[in-house]
Amino acid sequence: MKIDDLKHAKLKEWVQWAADLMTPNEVVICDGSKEEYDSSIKALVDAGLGIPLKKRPNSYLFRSDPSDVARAESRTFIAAKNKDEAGPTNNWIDPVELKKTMTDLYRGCMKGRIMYVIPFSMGPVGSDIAKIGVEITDSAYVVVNMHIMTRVGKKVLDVLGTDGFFVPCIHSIAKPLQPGESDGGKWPCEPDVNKKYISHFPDTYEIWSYGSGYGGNALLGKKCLALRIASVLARDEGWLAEHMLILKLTNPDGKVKYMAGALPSACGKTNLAMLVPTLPGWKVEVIGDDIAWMKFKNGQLYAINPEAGFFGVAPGTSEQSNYNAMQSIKENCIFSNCGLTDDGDIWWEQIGYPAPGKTVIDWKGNERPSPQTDKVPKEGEPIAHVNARFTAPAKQCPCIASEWEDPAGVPISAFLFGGRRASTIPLINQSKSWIHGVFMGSITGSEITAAALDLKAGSVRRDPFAMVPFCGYNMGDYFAHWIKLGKKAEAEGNGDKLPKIFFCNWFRKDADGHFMWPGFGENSRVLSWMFDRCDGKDNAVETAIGFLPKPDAITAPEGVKPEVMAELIKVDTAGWKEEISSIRDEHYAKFGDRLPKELYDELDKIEKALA
Ligand code: GTP
Ligand code: SPV
Ligand code: MN
Repeated sequence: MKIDDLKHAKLKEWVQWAADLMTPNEVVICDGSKEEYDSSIKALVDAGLGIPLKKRPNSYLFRSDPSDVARAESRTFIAAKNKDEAGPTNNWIDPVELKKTMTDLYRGCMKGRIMYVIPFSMGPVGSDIAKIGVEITDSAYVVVNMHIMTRVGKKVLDVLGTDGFFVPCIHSIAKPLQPGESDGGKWPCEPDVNKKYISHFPDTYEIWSYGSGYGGNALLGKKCLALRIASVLARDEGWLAEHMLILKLTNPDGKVKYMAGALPSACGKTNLAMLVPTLPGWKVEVIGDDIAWMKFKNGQLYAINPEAGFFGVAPGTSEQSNYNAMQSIKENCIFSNCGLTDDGDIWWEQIGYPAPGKTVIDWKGNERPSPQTDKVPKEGEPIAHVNARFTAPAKQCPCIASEWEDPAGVPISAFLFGGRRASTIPLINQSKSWIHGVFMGSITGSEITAAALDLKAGSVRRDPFAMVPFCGYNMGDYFAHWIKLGKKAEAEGNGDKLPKIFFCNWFRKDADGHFMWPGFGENSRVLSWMFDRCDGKDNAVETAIGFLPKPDAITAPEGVKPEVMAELIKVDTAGWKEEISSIRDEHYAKFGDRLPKELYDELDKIEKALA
């Protein structure tokens, strides 16, 4: 299919403009077919970028440039009409200035390459919650990843018709080729981080990305469209676009509830969404592992997963920690920045077994002696990059729920927020009201992980709703949007249909720095407590900070001593007092008068109750 075959006049004009600006050798309109996937893979293998894996049918390993291994938050921009609209948590550049800078960068940037035009749907094609995007890119790696992560091709153009709404997304790896030149096995990108741009124009719903080929910087349907631009659409249209997993929980009586959970990047969404319960009789199935789009219908909130695949953190994934993810990645997958064993398989730290053979090739392409254990090395570089990822079709997951593609979505009974906190924050806590739940989401703090490349891993930062890197507008207004939706439901008499709100912390540490809670499958104990709370079961005590489990409401997993269990579910009054003053002085203060007054009221209430 060529540009002239496009029936949507605005799309055709935009594609032609991009081709004239970026001057590729050729323009290809993607049809989403298997042939297209296979030929793109072949081009990547021929260029020395994709390595076929002997042990996994139709699967390939890629190694990116060391400058290009995660999202670049310092180079991510929300170019709203003024700085205040972007808010204190976003980087801002004037949109006119940014477009000028980037237009100059885009000029001729695809020379010697193919310009792919990828029509994609976020959400089941044709669902009334779904949205269409079109990504222009010069990266075949992006094409194959988008094939797995979204729904691509002709069927999308059919829904778009001659005048449908789409989000235009431009992406270039910023590495034109001279005549006769090939990538020759070197990951193409702009290696200077300060020359990368991941830009969003919320007032015109546009995305322009330049210089990075990795993950959320390049697969523009994911964080750029489905969160940053979608959060703006959601604000304007009265729905929610969230960094949330969606899971289906079935109790031993066969009763079902759906829950959505926001945990910051690399804090356990994929693991929670696919967990194998240790509690007998309970079942968890996955609807989505990273993003939820939610709309109210007749007072009930329904969620869809806008994605079609998992772009999951590889290190730490094992048959033990995430059996269902391991089953999902047996074939038809793309691996990025994992180790390569000498028998042609991928390997990473905590995969559950030591690397076979004498040597293994690390994510930088260096041959290394095979580690004798799968532990994270105390010194020296790991074999797999800490933000190494797998791209897997969601339908390959053994615990995918049969309704995961239902265009109507699934009804949400509970929201779960959480973060990585070594102290203070209890294992689980239920809010006393919707507004108290919004307060909980707004104060989320978490130790920084390796999912962003320019932040210091380990230190605690506030990441309200796990959305700080992904909210396309002023987060003070985002809090207000959440409050407004709850108030509207209550005013319409649907308050009891609102999801109950919870806050979890799987990451408490003892004085020796060991996790106090075993996590993973044992988190089912917490999910079952939440399930029963949603049914109004009397298994909680009211405290200053919320409803905590009664002492025996959650039975301790093997190896967790009663005193540790008690510690996990008690109110750490001194810790919370510090927490409250840090929220007031350092966190909320940043938002000035955009911070809804209701949240200060919640803060005051808790402070009083703790005194
Ligand atoms: P993104 O894809 O970046 O949004 O991340 P995510 O929230 O889906 O995180 P993921 O589930 O991939 O988990 C990231 C890391 O947290 C992995 O290294 C896991 O092994 C670890 N992890 C997940 N769940 C738990 C848990 O319950 N306890 C502990 N201690 N670690 C966990
Ligand atoms: C995250 O960082 O939250 C991810 C990975 O899910 S990326 O798609 O790169 O944003
Ligand atoms: Mn994520």
